[in-house]
Amino acid sequence: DSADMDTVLQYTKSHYAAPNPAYFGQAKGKNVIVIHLESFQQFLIGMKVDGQEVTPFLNSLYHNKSTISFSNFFNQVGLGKTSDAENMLETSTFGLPTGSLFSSLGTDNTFQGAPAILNQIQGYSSAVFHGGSGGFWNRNNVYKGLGYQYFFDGNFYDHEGNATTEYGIKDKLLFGESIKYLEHMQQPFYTKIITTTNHFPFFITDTDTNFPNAGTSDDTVNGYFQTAHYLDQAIKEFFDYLKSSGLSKNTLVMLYGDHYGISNDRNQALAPLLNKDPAQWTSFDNTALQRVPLMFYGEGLKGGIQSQYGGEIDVLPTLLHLLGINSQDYVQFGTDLLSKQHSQVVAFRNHNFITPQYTVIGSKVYANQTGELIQPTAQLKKTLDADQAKVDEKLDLSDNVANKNLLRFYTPPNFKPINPKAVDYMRSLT
Ligand code: GP9
Ligand code: MN
Repeated sequence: DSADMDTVLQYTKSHYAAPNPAYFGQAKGKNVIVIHLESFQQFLIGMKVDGQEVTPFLNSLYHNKSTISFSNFFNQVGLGKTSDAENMLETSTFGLPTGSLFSSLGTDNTFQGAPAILNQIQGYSSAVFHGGSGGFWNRNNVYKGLGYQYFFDGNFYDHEGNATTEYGIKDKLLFGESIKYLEHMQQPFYTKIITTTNHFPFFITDTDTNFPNAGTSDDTVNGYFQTAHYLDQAIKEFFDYLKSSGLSKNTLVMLYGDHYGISNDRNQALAPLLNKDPAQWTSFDNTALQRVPLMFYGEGLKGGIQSQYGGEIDVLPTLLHLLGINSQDYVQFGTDLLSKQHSQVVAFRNHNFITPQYTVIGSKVYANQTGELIQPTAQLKKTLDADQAKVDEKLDLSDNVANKNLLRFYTPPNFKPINPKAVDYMRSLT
C-alpha cells in the first residue's frame, strides 16, 4: 500500500545523485534518437577479424570528440532480455527476477516513463520504430503506459521480397523506411529505433555481407561478427541521413547494447579471438563480457571516454540531466553516470554485482585487476557485505514497486498520470 511507497521514496530521495554542472542541460531542447543495438557487446568495439574492423563506424563514434562514451557500462537484464533493457532505460526500475515485466505487468502497471516525462516537462513528442511484431514482449500495450504517442511496428514497414528476418525487417531497411515517419514528428521528439538483425542465430546471407567468417568452431560466433558488421553499416547510413538532413545539428543520439549476443556456454569458442585461453575461462570472464556500449553523440557535446562503472538502470537519470531535467522528483533506482555522487556498485538481476575493484558472484570474489579468485580479508569482506546489502535492497525495493504497482500511490510534482486506454497506435493506418 502507500506505506510501501513511502519506504521507496525515502530510498530514492536519499540515494539521489545531483547533476554534474559540466553536463547538466548540455543537450537541452534537442531531439533525442535512441538506437537500440540488439545483442551488441562492448568487446565488438575496436575488434578486428582478419585485420578488418567489425564495426568501423561505431568505433569512430566511440572515439568522436562529441561523443560521451562509457567503457565500463553493464547490461543488467534478466530473462526479459530486450524488454528488461527497455524497461530499465525508460523507467530506471529493474525488470523482474523471473520472466518479463513487460509481459506480465506491463499492461496494467502505472509507469512514469521517459516519453511521458519529456512530453510533460519539455513538450516532446515520442515514437518507437521497430520492424517486427508489435505484440512481441507486449510492447503495443506497455508503450502506451510509458507515454509513447506513436509505435511504428512491423505493420508500417514493407515486408516484400527478402526484407524480413526472424525478428523484424533488416536493419538497413528499418532505418531507411523509418525516415519518412521520423520526418513527420513534431520537434523536439524523443524516439527509439529497435534493431533486430544482430539477434541470435546471427543469420545473414552473402548478399547482405562480405565480412570475413571468423572461422571459430561455433557458427553462431562467426555469424555474430557478420551481423554486427551489417548493423554498423546500417547505423552509418542513418548517420549520413542525419547529417545531410541537418537533423544532427539539433539531435542527441543515444546508442546502447541491450544484452549479450554470445551466451556464456559459447564464450570458450570466442576466447581465442579475445586473446584468452579457453581452458582458463572463468565466471569472472563471463561477467566482464556483460559490458555493453553506451554512447551519447551530439554536435557540441563535451565528449570523452568515461571509465566509471554503471549499468542500464543509470541511463534515464543521466539522459534527463543532459536534457536539463532534474531527476530528483522521480522514482528511479539508478543514478546519473556523470554525477560526482554516482554509485559504482552495479547490481545484476540475480543479485551478483561488480564494482570498479571486485566482481562478486555468489560467495566468490574476483579481483578485477588480475581476474583472480581471492580470499577477502576481514576488512574487505565487510565492505563487500555492505555492497551486497545495497544491491539486495535496491533490487528488492524495485521489485516491490513493480509487483505491488506502487507508482499508482505517488505522482511526481508537475506530472499527470498516463491513461494508456486513450492511445491507439493503428490510427494512422486506418
Ligand atoms: C524482438 C527483439 C528480440 O522484438 O526485440 O528480443 P530478445 O529476444 O532479444 O529479448
Ligand atoms: Mn535483445
